[in-house]
Amino acid sequence: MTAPNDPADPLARALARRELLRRAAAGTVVTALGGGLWALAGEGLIRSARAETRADGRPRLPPGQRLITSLKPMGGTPGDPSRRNWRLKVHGDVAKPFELDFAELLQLEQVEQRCDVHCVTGWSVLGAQWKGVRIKDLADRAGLNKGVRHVIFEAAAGYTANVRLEDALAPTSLVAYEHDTRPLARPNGAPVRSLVPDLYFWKSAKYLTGIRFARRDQRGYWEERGYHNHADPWTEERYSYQEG
Ligand SMILES: Nc1nc2c(c(=O)[nH]1)N[C@H]1C(S)=C(S)[C@@H](COP(=O)(O)O)O[C@H]1N2
Ligand SMILES: [Mo]
Repeated sequence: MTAPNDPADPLARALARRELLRRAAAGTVVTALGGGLWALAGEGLIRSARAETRADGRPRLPPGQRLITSLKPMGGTPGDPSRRNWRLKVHGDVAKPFELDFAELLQLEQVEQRCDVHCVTGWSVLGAQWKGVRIKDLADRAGLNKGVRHVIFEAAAGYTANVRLEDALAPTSLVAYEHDTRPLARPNGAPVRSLVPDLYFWKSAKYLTGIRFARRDQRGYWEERGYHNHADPWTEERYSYQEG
């Protein structure tokens, strides 16, 4: 179990507290979006998130982002939500490809962390809790062949997202099945999604079915549709036309 970020997370707590006060006082502070209610955070908190510095020296809130208090379901075609039926294929350019079911996933080292996520449409959620297994541990078990540089997340209905190997192997990059102490909700990717918090959130594939390790890169669903191949929120790698 690890908590790379400060588990006390005063900023996320302050945000939640402030939202409660705002809702109670005004009743008009929420905006209806995508069928749910999403509160927009006040300017003061946005300023503190900008002022706060992460352990890696970067600002807590990447440029061009605003805060909301909980994940906004962004759609996509769901797969079978049942944990019992779930299988993950770990394959590609590896020595020992394998398949994992949910019970086997729970046998591996479990990681619980708080981290921030950033959607390219402009919202960020700070300090949410996630539980899962490190992608690094799955890679170690599969045994990457020399020259592997890329990882392709495979999901239900053919959704894919590609990330650089170094981003996938970061200690905060997980195969996640729990969010804010609850089983991952269906709109957020049940039963299991990938989580690469330091890239824009489309790289975190919901309804995960496979992880493929590759020497050669292959653009994923959004990367083929005009979005940036790397997707670093701090340098605002949003669109493919920005690629060097
Ligand atoms: N399988 C799948 N995963 C997906 C998507 C999708 O359409 N299908 N959308 C991506 C995008 S664009 C975002 S912003 C996040 C949204 O996650 P959320 O719906 O849990 O907020 O999931 C990503 N993962
Ligand atoms: Mo997105």
